Amino acid sequence: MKIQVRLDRRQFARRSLQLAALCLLAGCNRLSRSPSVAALLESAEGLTRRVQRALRPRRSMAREFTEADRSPVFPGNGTTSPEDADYQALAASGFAAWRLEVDGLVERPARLSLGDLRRLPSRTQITRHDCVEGWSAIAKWTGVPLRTILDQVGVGPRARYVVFHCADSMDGTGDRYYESIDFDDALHPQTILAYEINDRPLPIEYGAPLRLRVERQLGYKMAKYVMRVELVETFAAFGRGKGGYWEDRGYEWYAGI
Ligand SMILES: Nc1nc2c(c(=O)[nH]1)N[C@H]1C(S)=C(S)[C@@H](COP(=O)(O)O)O[C@H]1N2
Ligand SMILES: [Mo]
Repeated sequence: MKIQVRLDRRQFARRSLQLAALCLLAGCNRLSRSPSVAALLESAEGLTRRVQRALRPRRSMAREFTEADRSPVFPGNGTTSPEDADYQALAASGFAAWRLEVDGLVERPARLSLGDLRRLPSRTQITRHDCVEGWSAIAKWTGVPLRTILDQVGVGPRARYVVFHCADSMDGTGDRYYESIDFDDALHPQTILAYEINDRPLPIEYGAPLRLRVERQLGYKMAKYVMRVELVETFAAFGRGKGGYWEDRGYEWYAGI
């Protein structure tokens, strides 16, 4: 009985946040900018995160599917073709010169090529992607567990979050997409930096050459076009300080499904 009550509260908190996020997209700016609404959203988010963490043990897995469950079409969403000149130059050479920077609060900063990443142990998973805009699709992803890379660089004692810096500037603003997760998700076995979708190298549409999969959260957490992985103590200094491009515009930071 108690669990039921908690689930209802969790669903309520999540739905009200999703409605608020849709409202933001639809341009209901005045409402979402009022301090009381912002405070309400923040307290609801804290509630959602605490309740989800209490309900689900730290290592709970997102559901995995079979090959036959894969969606015939996987939609591309958000940026599907970055216009940035530096990205286009990398893409033109098949990402030969691309390197993943791994730095910040690490013991041994690294620069990894696609070849380096492909030589590391990989994980393949067939999962469902849920976008806050109301669509879901199932695909097979292959990549390096983020944990493997973190083990290689050595996590510094003060690191609390992992920030993903992306190549794509968002429309007009010049702000590049970014995201962040905590170590509960960063060390989770299903959190991978994927270089393949459905057994082929990631096309540009889906985030070539490398994109994050963080399967227990909504689609906007899954940064595409990842250029740099930075370990930080706080994400207050990035963007508008909320931990991600969409979070800076009102989405919740913890987007648990
Ligand atoms: N760099 C970058 N990452 C991004 C986005 C984006 O616009 N830029 N959009 C996000 C959103 S809202 C979703 S639903 C997924 C879409 O991934 P897909 O194009 O593979 O469907 O990417 C996420 N990651
Ligand atoms: Mo999304």
